[in-house]
Amino acid sequence: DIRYTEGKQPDSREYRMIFRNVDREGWDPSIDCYLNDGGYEELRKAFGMEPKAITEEVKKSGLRGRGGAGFPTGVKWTFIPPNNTKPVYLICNCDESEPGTFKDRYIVHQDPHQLIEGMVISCFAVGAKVAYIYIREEFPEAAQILEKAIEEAREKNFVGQNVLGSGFDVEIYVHRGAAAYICGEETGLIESLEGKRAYPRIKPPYFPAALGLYMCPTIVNNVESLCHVKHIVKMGGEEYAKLGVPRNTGTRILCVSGDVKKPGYFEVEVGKVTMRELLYDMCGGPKDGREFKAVIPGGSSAKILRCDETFTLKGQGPDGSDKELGFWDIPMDFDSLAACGSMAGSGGVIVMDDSRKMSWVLNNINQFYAHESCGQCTPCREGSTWMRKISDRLVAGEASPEDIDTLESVAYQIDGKTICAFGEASSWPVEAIIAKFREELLADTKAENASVAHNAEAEAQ
Ligand code: L3W
Ligand code: SF4
Repeated sequence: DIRYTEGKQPDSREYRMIFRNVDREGWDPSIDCYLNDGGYEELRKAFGMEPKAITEEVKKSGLRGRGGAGFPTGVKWTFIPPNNTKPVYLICNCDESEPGTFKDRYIVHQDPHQLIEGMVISCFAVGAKVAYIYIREEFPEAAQILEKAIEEAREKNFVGQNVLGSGFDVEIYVHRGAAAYICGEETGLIESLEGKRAYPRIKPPYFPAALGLYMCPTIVNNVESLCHVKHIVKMGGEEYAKLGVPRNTGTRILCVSGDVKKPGYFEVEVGKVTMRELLYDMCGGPKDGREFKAVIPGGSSAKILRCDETFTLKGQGPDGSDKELGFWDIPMDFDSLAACGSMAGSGGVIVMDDSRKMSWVLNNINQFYAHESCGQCTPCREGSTWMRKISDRLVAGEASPEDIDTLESVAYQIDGKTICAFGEASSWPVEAIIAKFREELLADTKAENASVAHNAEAEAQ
């Protein structure tokens, strides 16, 4: 489809802001195209503001990080120590690797200047004179597009010395990643940028905002988050916060993959679209002859939800009573998905229909995490491999029913006992799939297969 209207789309539930130029007819990623469309006007506006006032607007906007954790962006910026005398760095995390997530690459490919403008404004706000775009190694074309765009921006003095006569200097460097998922974990990313192996650091004490790159204050934000900054400067924080729902403001890009008729990316107001509206109205429903079975709502690290589940939300009903919420009525926002035991994560919505066997889904996820563990801490390094080995047996029909209990026990022994969130990312999917599909997994075990074969044989006799 060619979509080009900014804001609410006339024929759909989409609200295009960050993706307003993605797939736009006649649009190209050059600076001329961007400037013809009013590009870099918000940078001029930002230079007329105090840096602290920009941070205040970002705080007022309620913007929450779009990379996975949903941490308030403006609040993160205020964690730079007030009496800091060291250089401050800004890092754009473009290591988009979360399975099911494919949004940042489209921004970079089709609208790189939106990101550069958002970054320069953010650098000005936090006082960073050097910024890095850490880009996934597997995005070679995107890295070239960014390098060209930065050169174009430098020629027009949007980057470099004394930007637009403001007295502010800023350099942006593109750094190709080291081709590992863990390079997207912010402290692993920083280690990698420093030229080392991407071993995540222990947080606390090393929160990057205080001690990041070269042990200097460093703000790490996702591509989409940094693009939002431009729009917050344009609209003002209060106006921006009217988009979406309270505590879950603005728009966000949902990437839908798997068993739907029309997979793709959809920018929506946060919390204004339910699971039903997303999967039926926007994605065309299940494939012919199939029924929806389960959804992972926020990248592979998020806990799976069954499509026939109902959730009890504590104290969210009238007068503080509990509220019952069916799967299809879940609004796609941070708080609602967290209240249902999962998370909005990086916006990757992975859909499974009744043709998918959960042992296969489990094994697919386990293969990924066992391969990507950085190996620094034992529960994750050993546990992710054990989990993969058990689910390898399960898909081969070689697992015993006790293996399911062992698998669950291994997952719980990783969860909460590791250096970085990868431990939870690898164990939560396992915990959730076992909790919600235990019977189906048991049916794939050796004992169950043997008894099915035995019964069939007995019947035949
Ligand atoms: C200073 C404090 N800073 C928190 C900062 C922290 C970080 C942010 C969130 O991400 C998610 C996971 C997956 N002083 C602070 C502080 N901060 N307290 O706030 O921190 P945290 O620890 O909640 O999360 P995290 O470890 O940064 C974990 C997701 O990231 N993930 C995968 C992401 C994939 C993509 C992609 O492909 N595009 O983003 C992997 O784990 O969802 O929930 O900046 O420094 N007291
Ligand atoms: Fe590495 Fe896993 Fe430990 Fe994270 S939890 S530091 S990925 S071994």
